[in-house]
Amino acid sequence: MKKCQHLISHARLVTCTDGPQALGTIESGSVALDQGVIVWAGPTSQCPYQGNDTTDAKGRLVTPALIDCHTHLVFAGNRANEFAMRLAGASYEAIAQAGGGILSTVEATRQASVDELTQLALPRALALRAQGVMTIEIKSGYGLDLDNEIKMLKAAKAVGQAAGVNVTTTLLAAHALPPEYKENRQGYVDLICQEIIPQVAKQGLADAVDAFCEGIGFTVAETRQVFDAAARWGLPVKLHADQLSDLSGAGLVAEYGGLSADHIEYTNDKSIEAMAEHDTVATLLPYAFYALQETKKPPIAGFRKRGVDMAVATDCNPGTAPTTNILQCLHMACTQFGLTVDEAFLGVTRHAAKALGLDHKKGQIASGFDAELLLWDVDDVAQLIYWQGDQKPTLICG
Ligand code: DI6
Ligand code: FE
Repeated sequence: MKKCQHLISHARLVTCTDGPQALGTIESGSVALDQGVIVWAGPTSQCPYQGNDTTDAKGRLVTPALIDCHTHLVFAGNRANEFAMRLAGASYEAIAQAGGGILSTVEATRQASVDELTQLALPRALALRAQGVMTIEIKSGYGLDLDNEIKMLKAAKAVGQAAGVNVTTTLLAAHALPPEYKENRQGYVDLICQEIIPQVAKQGLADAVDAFCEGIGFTVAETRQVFDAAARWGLPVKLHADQLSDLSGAGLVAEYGGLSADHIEYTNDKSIEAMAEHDTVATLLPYAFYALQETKKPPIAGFRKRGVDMAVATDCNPGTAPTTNILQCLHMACTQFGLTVDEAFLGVTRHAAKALGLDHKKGQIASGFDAELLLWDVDDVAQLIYWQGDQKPTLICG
């Protein structure tokens, strides 16, 4: 028998590996963990490992740790007043055009220090971690100038340290036009391309670059400039695409070989084809859809038909997705968008990893992958998803 640090046995092992069966479930499975890596996974009866520590799962579910691949969880202030305004009939776009929305969070975030932002965001990250999320993507985008975008990215990294989770950071300087550039759109796009992206890249503060390509955000031409700058600095791209209208944003980010197109409610067939061609993940954000009381659903049938992988994320932000409940988002992806349970679960494991460019080491239980996994007090993934959102794993490795 070979030796390893920790052996989990007799688990209903949901490996999320890529095979003929969606979730790659092994009915009585073992996982051997050593030095932070999975060294073996397979049927308990064939396991060649003995562990220094052992856990007998007794038939309960073991899954990869969850991944929230789209959040804006570093911010100051809140937007409860806008919730009330929307209930009274104001639209998200009208509130934004009146200087509220994203810009009201920018005002509050600019006034906060790195430490204050970190302390405000920490409970949000810990709430996700308690549900088994071990990797969180966090975007900037409420700073909208060099110093404040850098401040947000530093806070995001500090949150990861403090919460004991992996954080990937995404620069979203092209989220809204800051008030000081109200009369000078191109000036702000130049600032992003010529100063913010280069500085952030030089300091190694971002893993990707994102933009909000929308009527109330940035045009396709402006988004192209941002993506070209990201490419010059070797940073992969993703995009808030086709959320409120169809600008063919998903096709645009696919053309740049982007990691993911996110929201994508209005995405057209041509864009879906481009996503399939460039292997760009479709990231679904059902909580934002719900909170904005949208009615146009993302083209799930089209993604399925062309084999576009779908991820699901919280979009945690103070405006359109005030939530840290990723299991509830899975429930909503099924009830609102019609995903199957298996599709939804792959959306926070294997496909979420792919949306972050981490699919070689996260989101699956397989030899060589990071030893980040969860033991749940249930024996079936459907039990995690049908019951809205308060299940917690009993053991978190990682
Ligand atoms: N779409 C979103 O869902 C978030 N940003 C975006 O472009 C919302 C950000 C906010 O309203 O604060
Ligand atoms: Fe978002």
